Amino acid sequence: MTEHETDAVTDLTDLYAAYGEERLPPGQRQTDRFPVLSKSGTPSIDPETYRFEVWGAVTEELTYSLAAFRDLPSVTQRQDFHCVTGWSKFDCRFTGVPFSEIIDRAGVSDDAAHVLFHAADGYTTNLPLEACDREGVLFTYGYDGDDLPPDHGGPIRVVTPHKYAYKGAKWVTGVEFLTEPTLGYWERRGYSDTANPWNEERYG
Ligand SMILES: Nc1nc2c(c(=O)[nH]1)N[C@H]1C(S)=C(S)[C@@H](COP(=O)(O)O)O[C@H]1N2
Ligand SMILES: [Mo]
Repeated sequence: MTEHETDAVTDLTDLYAAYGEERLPPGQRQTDRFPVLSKSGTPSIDPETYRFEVWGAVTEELTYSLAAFRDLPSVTQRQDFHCVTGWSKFDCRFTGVPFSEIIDRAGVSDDAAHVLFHAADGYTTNLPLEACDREGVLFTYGYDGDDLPPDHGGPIRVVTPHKYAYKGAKWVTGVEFLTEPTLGYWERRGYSDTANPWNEERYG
């Protein structure tokens, strides 16, 4: 158990029912492993100097140290994880801060409609604000009762169980709120902007 993990685990593995018949999205195969997929390896992050920043179309720009971020209200959820390359891992137990918590604290502007996540390895990924402001989108720092391992995006990563996993930035360092849409790292290189696994939205 991490010190912040509560006993209550919310089960989100029935989320698929809003999108399709089957829990396993079409064209995916289930794995019990948790493979690592990174564009350029695991960056080294000093937990003492790490900062999580929120900026753009907000009332209040925010900066958190890792310790301060881990003191925010958190939840633990059981979620499935779908990689666009074809594997899915069921029943991941993630602990973290809900996206909605950050929206509340930053006071997102009325005209903010898009989000760009920034990461320590130069990765970015974009989503509409409405696709982020929902249960299941977490800034995750705990996995299966332990700290999220560095290879999987520790100290903090985003998880997006309703989207292919490239929408979840590992080593997230910031969230930028935008009034106009933009494309992230893989979205600019041909992966789908919308990334719904049950519609097999793999390529743009
Ligand atoms: N910062 C960052 N986040 C990232 C990536 C990356 O290269 N850099 N890869 C994405 C891709 S393509 C996938 S499938 C998942 C993989 O997460 P995992 O390595 O924990 O399985 O992270 C996503 N988030
Ligand atoms: Mo991926």
